[in-house]
Amino acid sequence: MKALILVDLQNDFLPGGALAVPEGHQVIPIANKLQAVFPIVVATQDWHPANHGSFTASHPGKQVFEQVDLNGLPQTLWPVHCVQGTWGAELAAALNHAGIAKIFPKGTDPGIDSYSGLFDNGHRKSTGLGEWLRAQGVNEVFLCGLATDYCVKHTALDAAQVGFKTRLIQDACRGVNLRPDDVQSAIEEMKRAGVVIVQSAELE
Ligand code: VGL
Ligand code: ZN
Repeated sequence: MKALILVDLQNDFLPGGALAVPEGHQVIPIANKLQAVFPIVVATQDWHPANHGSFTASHPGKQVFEQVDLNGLPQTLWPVHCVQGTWGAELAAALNHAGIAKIFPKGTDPGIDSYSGLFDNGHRKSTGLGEWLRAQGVNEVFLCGLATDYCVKHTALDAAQVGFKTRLIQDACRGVNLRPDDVQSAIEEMKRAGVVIVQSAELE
């Protein structure tokens, strides 16, 4: 069975948000259309405590987008975003919420980030998403959302690694591109890991 994973379609990643992904809002109508095609739809939600270690504000003297060591893992520093209970952390209002079977929060531990919807960046703890999908009989996942070069990529790599047939719906994703080639490199990396790239028009 197939499932659609909506990755981090939250206000802070959309234009006007704290960590806006360029053109991020353009994927919302595509995500809404795609939901009709899948028997199961789930969403991930970046859900940080206010003192999260990925926030520049948690590292006095450091600059946004600088790399630091966070408890033994490389960490890019981000503006404060997706703080639990704030508007920025909410799923976009324009996203169809009614069809979402379950929402999986991630990034809740202040000491470690979680780009992937399945595991934290150290692969220390599971969010339960992979196990939940398996329990529903899902063996194939399709990803859309934000951001291609961070949370979408890591969710896809982990899904493929734990054995799901994994598809990236390319036009239903947008990336940050801190470096201009980051989205392209992310797509190449996903392909090398066995992720198949598809377009939304092939699925409708
Ligand atoms: C994300 C950076 C920090 C994402 C989340 O959803 O891609 N990126 N937190
Ligand atoms: Zn985050």
